[in-house]
Amino acid sequence: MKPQSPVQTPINLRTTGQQLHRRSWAEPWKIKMVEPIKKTTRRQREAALGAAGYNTFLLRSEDVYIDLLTDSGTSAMSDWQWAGIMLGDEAYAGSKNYYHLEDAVQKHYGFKHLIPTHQGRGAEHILSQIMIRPGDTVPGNMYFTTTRYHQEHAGAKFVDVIIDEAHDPVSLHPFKGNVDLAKLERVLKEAAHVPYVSLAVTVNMAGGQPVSMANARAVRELCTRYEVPVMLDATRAVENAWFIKAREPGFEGRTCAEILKEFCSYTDGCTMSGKKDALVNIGGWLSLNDGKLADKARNMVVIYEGLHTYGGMAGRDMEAMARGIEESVEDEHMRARVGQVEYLGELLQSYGVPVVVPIGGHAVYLDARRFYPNMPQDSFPAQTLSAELYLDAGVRSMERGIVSAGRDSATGKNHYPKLELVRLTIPRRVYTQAHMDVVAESVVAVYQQKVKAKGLKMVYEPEYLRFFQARFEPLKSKAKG
Ligand code: PM9
Repeated sequence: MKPQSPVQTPINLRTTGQQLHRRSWAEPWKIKMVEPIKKTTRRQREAALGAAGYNTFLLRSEDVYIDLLTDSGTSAMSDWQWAGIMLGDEAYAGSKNYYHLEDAVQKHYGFKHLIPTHQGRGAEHILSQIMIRPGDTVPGNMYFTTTRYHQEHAGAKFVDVIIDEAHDPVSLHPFKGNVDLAKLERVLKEAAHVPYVSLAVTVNMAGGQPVSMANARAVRELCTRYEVPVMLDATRAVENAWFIKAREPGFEGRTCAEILKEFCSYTDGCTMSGKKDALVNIGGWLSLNDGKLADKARNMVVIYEGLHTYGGMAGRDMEAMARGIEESVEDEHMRARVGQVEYLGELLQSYGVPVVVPIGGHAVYLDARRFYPNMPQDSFPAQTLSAELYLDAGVRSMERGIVSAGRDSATGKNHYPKLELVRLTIPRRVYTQAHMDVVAESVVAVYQQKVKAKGLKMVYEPEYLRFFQARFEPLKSKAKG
C-alpha cells in the first residue's frame, strides 16, 4: 500500500460539480497545549549566526523560528505519556517502570534482555566495549557519526557495505539502505575478526532510507554461515517498518507492529535511541538475546550509566518511553509521521529544489552539491546552505556532509563523502502543514539566491564529532570550484 500522496491537485467543486474523490489523511491527534515560537529580523539572525560560528548546533533555540535541526528528543508526548510521567516509580532499584519498559521492548522488538541507557550513544558505547577488540573490523550499511565513533574508539575499523545506490541522491531505489551482500561477504571472508555486523534502519546519513525485509533476511543467512552476530541500530526501525508495508510486495496487509517484530527477529540485539521512534525527550536502551553478553553489558552499565534497572533514566522517563513504544507502532501514527515528511519533500520537488529521493522517513535532505554546483567541498557547501537557510527565515537545519563525516581515525585526513546534504528534520507531532509551507518557501528563496553564496572556512575544529561544536567564518570571495 503506497501512502496517500500529500500533494494533490484539489478538485474545484464549484465549477465542475463533480463528485469529490480526493480523500486526505490527517494526523490521528488534536493539539491540547501550545508553545509560542517567535520570528526574528534578518539583522537579529545575522548577529545570532555570527555568535554561533555559522554552526546551527551553536544557536540558542530562542533565536530559531522553525526548528528542523533534529527529530531527536524533540517529539511532542501524548496525554497518555504525560500521565505516565506522574506514575514514575523513582526507587533506585527495580522500579516498576523498568518492568513496563522491558515488557514493551519484548512485546514489540522481541529481544530477550533489556539494558536501559540514557540515550542511544550510551548503548553504542556499552555494545562496542563488550564486543570489539583492537584490530577488529565492523561492516555496516553506511556510517552514523556516534555509532562509528564508538566502534573506532573501541579499536575497530568501520567498513561501509551499503549498496552503491545509497550514495547517489537521485537513484530511485526503494530500499537504498540495503546491505550489498557481495561487499559484506568480502569483508566476512577477508577480515581477521568481525565481532558483529552493524545494521541500521532507516539509514540516517543516506537520507533516512529503508532496508527491505528480504535484505535483512539475507544478511541474517549470510552472517549465520560465517557465525557472526547482527546488531541492529533500531533508532528508526518503526519508520523502516512503515516503508516495508508501503513498498515491499507481500507486506501491504501486515501491521507495522508485525513487520517490526519480524525484522528484529533477523538480528541478535539492538542499540536504540528512544528519542526518535519511541516519542520521548530522553532515553535509550541496549537489547541482547545472548544471556552471557547481557550479563557483561549489565556489569558495564553500572560504571557508565547507572544501575541496570534504570541506566541513567528516571522512572518516569522509562514509563513515558514504554508508552511511547506502544504509540509508535500504530499504523495511523506512522502514516501521518512519514506522510508529513513526504508532504514537505514533494512540495520542494514541485518547486524544482534538488532533494534526495525517494523522500526519507524522518527528514527531507537538500542536495547541497546541486544547490551550489561550483562550490568546492572544502568550502563546506552543506554548512553554507544550512547557514543561508537560517538567515532567510530562521529555519534551523543540520549539515550532513563533509563536516559530519570528520577525519579518518588512522590517517587524520578528511573523509570526502559523496553525499553533501542539509537535513530538514521533522520532529514528531510538533509542526503543522502550514509550518511545512513556510519552510518550503524559505528554501525556494535561498535557492533563488544561490549564486551569491561564497562558502565558509573552518576556524575551530574539535577533536571528536566535530560537527557539533566546529566554528566557521564566511569566505570573503568565492573559492574556485
Ligand atoms: N541521531 C540525529 O539528529 C542525534 C544527534 S546527531 C548525532 O539524527 C542513529 C541512527 C541516530 C542517532 C542520533 C544515534 C545516537 C544512533 N543512531 O542521540 O545518542 O540517528 O540518542 O542516538 C541524531 P543518541
